[in-house]
Amino acid sequence: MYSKTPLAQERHLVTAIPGPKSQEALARRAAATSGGLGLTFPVVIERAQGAILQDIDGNSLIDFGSGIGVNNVGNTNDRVVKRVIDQVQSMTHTCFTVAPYMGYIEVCELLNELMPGTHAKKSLLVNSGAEAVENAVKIARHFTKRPAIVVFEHAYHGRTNLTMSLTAKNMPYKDGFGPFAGEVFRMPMPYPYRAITNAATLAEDSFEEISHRIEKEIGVHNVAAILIEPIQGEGGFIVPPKGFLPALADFSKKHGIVFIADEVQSGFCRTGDWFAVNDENVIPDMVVTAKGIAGGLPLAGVTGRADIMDSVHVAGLGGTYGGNPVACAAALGAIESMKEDKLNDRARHIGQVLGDKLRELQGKYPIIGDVRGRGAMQAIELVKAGTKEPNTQAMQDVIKYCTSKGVLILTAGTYVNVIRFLPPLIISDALLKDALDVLEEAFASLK
Ligand code: PLZ
Repeated sequence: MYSKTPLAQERHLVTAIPGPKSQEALARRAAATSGGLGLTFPVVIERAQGAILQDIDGNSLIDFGSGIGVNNVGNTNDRVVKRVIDQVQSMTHTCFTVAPYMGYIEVCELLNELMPGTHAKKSLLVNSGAEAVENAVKIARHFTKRPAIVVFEHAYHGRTNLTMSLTAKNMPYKDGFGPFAGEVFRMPMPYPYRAITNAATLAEDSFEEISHRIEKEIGVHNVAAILIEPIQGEGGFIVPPKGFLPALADFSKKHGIVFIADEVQSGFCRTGDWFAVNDENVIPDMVVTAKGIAGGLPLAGVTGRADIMDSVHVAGLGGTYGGNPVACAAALGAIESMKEDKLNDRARHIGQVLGDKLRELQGKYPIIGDVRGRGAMQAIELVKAGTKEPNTQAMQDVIKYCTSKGVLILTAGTYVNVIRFLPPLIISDALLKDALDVLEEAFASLK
């Protein structure tokens, strides 16, 4: 155990939420930090271990969000902490393009090995998901010498100018932050729950419309990349129908378009596979990773076909901190934990338990319109009973109830009515059950 003292893997409240210390600290937060920052849970966290977050009042809370899908290997995972301590004592920064070090190389070797496909692959490391998406687009444009980027409704790719332009939702991500980047073309996303066409032909119908639009409105020879989240994250865990992603990948291949999978939220064992694209054996030309890759430290990657990744002139890619040695050490520990602790199996097990419970609740509470997801990436979409009208109020009430009982659960969705479950993959069955019991109480408490 490399953390100070073990933190019991139990939910335990010693004050109301938020406690007095959190309240005081939140007043300082309001006074000192930009008003543009959101706040999901009114608790100030001091320590974290496994699937428990402890706040400054001493409350032990269940982490059902993993810092938005980051702490897949559990908070302060031993293998991560040990490597980080060793690294921070040996060397913290050189800038990889000034004087390289092994951690960066080793992380890239692992990424190249884990990415689908047996072809030659190469990687680039940067600091955040948005920076990785930007670099993927930059490289795809350089490789194809084409300008256009195809993205989808409900997509989320980041908050920088280009990635904001790639992101679909206006509030809160884009409103008033324009002008946006050009040559971004948004296509309809097949959203099974809200589809107006026949469910059986949704994949085909969507693909047909998209390929028609690309051919007639953009011109295939102008398209550098098709960029998609294989399961959409912030958009509300929208899982496209089977056949859709393979059709897009084939279309890209046929027309020399770079097919980029944004696996920032869906990657690294979250769905019970290394990547969500593994499910249908889709082989993207490039995969963007971040979040889960480094067990809580900032790191992101772009991995792609070697010919694409090598098409950029020397020194065309880089950045001061990209692939920082401490973040790389964390990634090596996190990937080791995913392999050794068999976290893909754990994610599938969590998916089974979570999915069964959510479907049981759906049977009891008609405001749960849809249960969807894969592995430990599951969500429910809340509606007004008997309709598909979004029910934001119920979502807020459920989250508020769970927070007051010490279970921290995230929301999502274009229509602000989705509750998403992203527990750390090492969560115990007992803690998982406890959190789901609280969720059930929350639904029972609704008027
Ligand atoms: N691509 C698929 O989910 C980040 C955003 C949190 P960064 N999602 C969480 C917030 O409110 O800003 C994300 C993602 C997908 C890209 C990103 C961007 O990753 O590391 O936040 O830049």
